[in-house]
Amino acid sequence: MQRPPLDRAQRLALLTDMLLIRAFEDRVTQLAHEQGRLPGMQITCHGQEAAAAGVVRALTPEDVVVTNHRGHGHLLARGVDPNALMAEIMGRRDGLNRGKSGTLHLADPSRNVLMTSTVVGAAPPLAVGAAFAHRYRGEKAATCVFFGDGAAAEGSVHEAMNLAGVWKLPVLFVCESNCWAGAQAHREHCPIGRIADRAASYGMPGEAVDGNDVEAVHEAALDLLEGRRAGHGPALLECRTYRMHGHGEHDPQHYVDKAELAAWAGRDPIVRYAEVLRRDGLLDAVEPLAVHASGIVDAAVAFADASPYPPPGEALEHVYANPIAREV
Ligand SMILES: Cc1ncc(C[n+]2csc(CCOP(=O)(O)OP(=O)(O)O)c2C)c(N)n1
Ligand SMILES: [Mg+2]
Repeated sequence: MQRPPLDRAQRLALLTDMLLIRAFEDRVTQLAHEQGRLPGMQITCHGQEAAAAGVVRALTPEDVVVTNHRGHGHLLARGVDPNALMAEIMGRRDGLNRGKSGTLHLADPSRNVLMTSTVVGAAPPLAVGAAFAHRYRGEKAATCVFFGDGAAAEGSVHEAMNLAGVWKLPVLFVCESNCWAGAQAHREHCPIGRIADRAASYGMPGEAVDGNDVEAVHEAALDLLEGRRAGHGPALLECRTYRMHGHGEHDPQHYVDKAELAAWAGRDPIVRYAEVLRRDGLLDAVEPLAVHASGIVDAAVAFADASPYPPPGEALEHVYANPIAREV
């Protein structure tokens, strides 16, 4: 599709988004290893920032986002307030979801980010429902759903793609193929190399991109989203990338081949893109931008630390749309 090349502001925004995601999650990693700082499991998208920034920056505010357990990057790229996100991850009252969702069930209705389910493969059916709602209401928006290469094997994902294909719903299925599903390598859980090849069987276009090349991801997402909004049904975008940390911060990933990890570290999406922008004369040094990102994260941690835990009396508030009356 012909469109003008990305301008300076758009290109710097892609880099800035990735830097914020990295700085935010570096801090999550650090806090996860400090006793008593973060409740529950912490799952980060280290190494996968280009997929988050490249796809989410291609969305309009009207589009819907459905994410999964590896979702901080998607939310930050969507413009979710880092203070509220950090406070939520810390389980605090001023968190995005009043401290009730924690890291794994994030939602931001004000930015069309639906409730997150961490049941692997649960997000695509939710996205099909959201896209059906767009169609029903005559809206021109698309729904973008992120899921992993492991999730691609779930029956619910096949059913969602099939139904979206049959009903020609405006869904962009984004598979973040990060070579792992927990401690299982891609070849152990998937009989084919490219998940995008499955798209044809649902009657939709499929494209695989270098998921560590933020501009390649962004351009592909822009093209595919245009087709969805134009009524051409769903599409599948596979971002081929690598999970640089363990499944969660508790996982030292002893099972990962060190040479493979080092090879992917050499394709770091942030280092690569900073180099491209430097070469094109758009950036002198990445450090000031990285320092700015860490400042945002410092402020987010301070905000979260200053927020109390939610009082038990609020436990049932804001949980149901039509709360059931409680006996007192
Ligand atoms: C139905 C279900 N099965 C298993 C799990 C446990 N689990 C959580 S994440 C995960 C791996 C998912 O891999 P993938 O879809 O590739 O996403 P990634 O973690 O690599 O981003 C598993 C097995 C779960 N949450 N839900
Ligand atoms: Mg995976």
